[in-house]
Amino acid sequence: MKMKIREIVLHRLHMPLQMRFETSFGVESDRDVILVEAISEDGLIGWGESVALKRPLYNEETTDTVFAILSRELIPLVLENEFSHPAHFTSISEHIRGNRMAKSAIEACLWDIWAQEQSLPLARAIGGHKSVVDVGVSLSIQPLESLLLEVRRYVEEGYRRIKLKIKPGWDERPIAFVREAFPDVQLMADANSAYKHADISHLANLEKYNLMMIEQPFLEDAWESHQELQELTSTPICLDESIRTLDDATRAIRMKACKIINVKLGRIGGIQPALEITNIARESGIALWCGGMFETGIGRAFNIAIATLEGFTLPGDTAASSRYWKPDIIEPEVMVEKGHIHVPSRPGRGYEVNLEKVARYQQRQWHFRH
Ligand code: OSB
Ligand code: MG
Repeated sequence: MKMKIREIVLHRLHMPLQMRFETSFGVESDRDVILVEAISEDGLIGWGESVALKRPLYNEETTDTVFAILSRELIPLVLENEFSHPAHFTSISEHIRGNRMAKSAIEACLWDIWAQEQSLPLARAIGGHKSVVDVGVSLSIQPLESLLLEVRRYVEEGYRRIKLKIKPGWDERPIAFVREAFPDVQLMADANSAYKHADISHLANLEKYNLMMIEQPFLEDAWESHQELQELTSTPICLDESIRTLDDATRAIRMKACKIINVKLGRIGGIQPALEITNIARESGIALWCGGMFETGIGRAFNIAIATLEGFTLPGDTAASSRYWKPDIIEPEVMVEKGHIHVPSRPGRGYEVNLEKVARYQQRQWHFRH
């Protein structure tokens, strides 16, 4: 059976975050989200979300570039074609270079519809078998006193690991402080590309705090710096921004530039590329986990599905809906109990999109038909 999409609606939402979130690249307090809604000839509805930030501070894409590439390139491509499998989209969109967050947002709709057609939960449709996934939480750069309160709160709620955001001049102090108060907590640090080659020995010295990993210390193409640091320290290096393609993952593994990969569907262009990266990571003994980009419930549904794959052995960044949104736009909202999320068993993405809640945040929508 072939999937044919008869209409696509883009929704642009402004959503205030429940927290002020500071990273090495700046402060986020809201999101400018693009949701993609695709309606098939059979009347099935698939949803996807663009995880691009408003400004190109994490990677080069932005909400505006995603909108432009979706409306000018990817939506016409999807409306003109028929799909026997969502992977077909990956191959026919290969000539559109980069713009992976845009691709991922529309590819998600095809997976959602495809899973519904087969009456399979998305997690099963992509080959995942877990019924629960483990999650941790990513904490903002903030004063030590409030950081400690937040760590305590999430540890007590059962989150499986704590991620601290660090930057040059704000690394050893928060790490030492949290480690002293919580000697046994699973702790890691994420630098979002903020360090330079000259910082290698400083970063290697963080080894004494027994971190699960240091995530993306250097710029995305600083392969040699990551390799040198990984050679020098027993703390695993995890790559986030650096891994944009299967070739990037292959290179990182071959160079021994990391021991762990953070998989984000938007950053790598969707589920199909994620499945390919998962395969080579598993063959090479590289551990995986699913990162986050302050997704709405729609993006979170896909994160949960991908985290059910074998190979995703470490807790992800998919915290509960309520940490980010009041309200979230899905039903039920994502709940975390004892650091677990129960994987939905309904066909497709497994969470209903609440259109009334979408409307509360929506600024504009655009319709595209064949
Ligand atoms: O590097 O993992 C990151 C948020 C936005 C951009 C990049 C990152 C993050 C987070 C927060 O760490 C993850 C989340 O809670 O969704
Ligand atoms: Mg990161």
